[in-house]
Amino acid sequence: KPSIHYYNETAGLTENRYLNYINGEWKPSSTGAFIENINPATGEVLGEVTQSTAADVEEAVQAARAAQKSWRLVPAPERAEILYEVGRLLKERKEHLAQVLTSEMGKVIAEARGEVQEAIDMAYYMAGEGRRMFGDTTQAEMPNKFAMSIRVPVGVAGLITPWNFPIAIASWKSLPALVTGNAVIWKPANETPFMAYEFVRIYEEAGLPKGLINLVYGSGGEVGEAMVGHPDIDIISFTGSNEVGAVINEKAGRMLKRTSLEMGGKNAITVLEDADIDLAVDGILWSAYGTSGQRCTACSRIIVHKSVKEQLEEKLVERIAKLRIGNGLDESVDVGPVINRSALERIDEYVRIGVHEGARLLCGGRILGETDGISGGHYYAPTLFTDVTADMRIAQEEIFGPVTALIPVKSLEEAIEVNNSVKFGLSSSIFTRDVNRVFQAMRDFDTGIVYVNAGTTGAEIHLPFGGTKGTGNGHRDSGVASLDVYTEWRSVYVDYSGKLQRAQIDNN
Ligand code: UN1
Repeated sequence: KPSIHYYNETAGLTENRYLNYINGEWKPSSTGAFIENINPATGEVLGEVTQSTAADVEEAVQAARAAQKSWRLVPAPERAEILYEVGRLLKERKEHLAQVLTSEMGKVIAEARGEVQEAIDMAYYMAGEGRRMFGDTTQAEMPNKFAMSIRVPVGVAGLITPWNFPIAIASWKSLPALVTGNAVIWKPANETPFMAYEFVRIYEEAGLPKGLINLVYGSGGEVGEAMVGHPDIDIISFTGSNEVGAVINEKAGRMLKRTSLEMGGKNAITVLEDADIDLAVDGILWSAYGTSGQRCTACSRIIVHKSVKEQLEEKLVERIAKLRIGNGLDESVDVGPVINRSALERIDEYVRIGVHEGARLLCGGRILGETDGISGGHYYAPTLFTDVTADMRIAQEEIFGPVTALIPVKSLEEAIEVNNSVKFGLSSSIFTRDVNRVFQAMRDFDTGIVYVNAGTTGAEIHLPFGGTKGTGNGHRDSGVASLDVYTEWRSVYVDYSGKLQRAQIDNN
């Protein structure tokens, strides 16, 4: 059993009870209700988490509003000093954070370390932004007049984040929001409350003034709805399902509130006849079964040239059989559990749908249990379908589990068509040695991220992360593009001519 030490001495919490953080204070929700946090690898109860209410959101908004009034006036390089300290603390606690992450979310420990590293990178990158945050200067139309555009904070940012990347995605949103001068109200997923607690503790220890980050936990929609519907929350940044994203956008749209939405994917790896097949196999295994397929960038389709289809199938089946499945805290495990029982059932339901549609199951396709040496927890066998057609539901809908579908094609042109035939547009990849085809794919794959000779996962934080079509609404997380989510452009004209010069009018 892992020994997990929580940094709770000074916060004065009972060991496994997690509370709201509002205006710099840890406190239970206004109802005092708690829910259990469960380890998906074992089914063990890790602790309990307060269930927040609309009244808690109200309190958080008041605190955020008040704190943002002075925060916006703090020079950005000074705000950034706190982010450097956040980066340092994340780095110092990397191993501890990775252990907590694996315990409550289930991804294998190597990936958990990688995720914490993403947050560290983001902290330092955004801290550097405190000394950039460039605006533009340009020429004015008239003499003795100066023109520029500068970034100003939006105000109060409401962040709603998922369980699959509990600290990386929270870092992609909270760090740019804070460095640009906003205050934050954060609702993490109910499945990963400890990571939220750990991250907020780090902000607190780094010296972030009270009220600038507020943490509320919620399920059943009350908290999320209160955030989206609150007139004093200026922007909602959400990563999660398309269903929830659509509800948020509809409600926010009626209020003319800004939203940044990052949702599903149905990412494909294309393997052409001239590809390095062994390299493609590595890329597919990592992207399809890493994090048990629970990444929005996961490879859930393989588009393969028919001349190398059988070779690819054989190699994949052989390698899938060698994947070690179990508790991600065990360093030798390749694939951990899925998040909970309902996810397991949903994944299995999709597999049934695939079989019913006439796809051929090459391996996996079942819930693992006692006979596989697995007890407790929620495990699904890494699953590979072949002879899938682009229009099947298993080739169109996001499964969010360790299931991928091989679709044979006859040409690059057909591969591009199949790649683009889904409603999502997050990530895609091509394995080929032909530079001409590389550039063609780069131009024609209709996704926000394109990989060449690598899987569909593994985005780096200093590049924009996001997708086209149903994946998002045009905004990007991380990278310099994330500044656009949390700032308004303000255009400023300074006329130093001493007389009234009228734009677009003949002044003579
Ligand atoms: C996600 O699944 O929502 O590119 C984020 C990747 C990771 C982030 C995934 N760096 O796969």
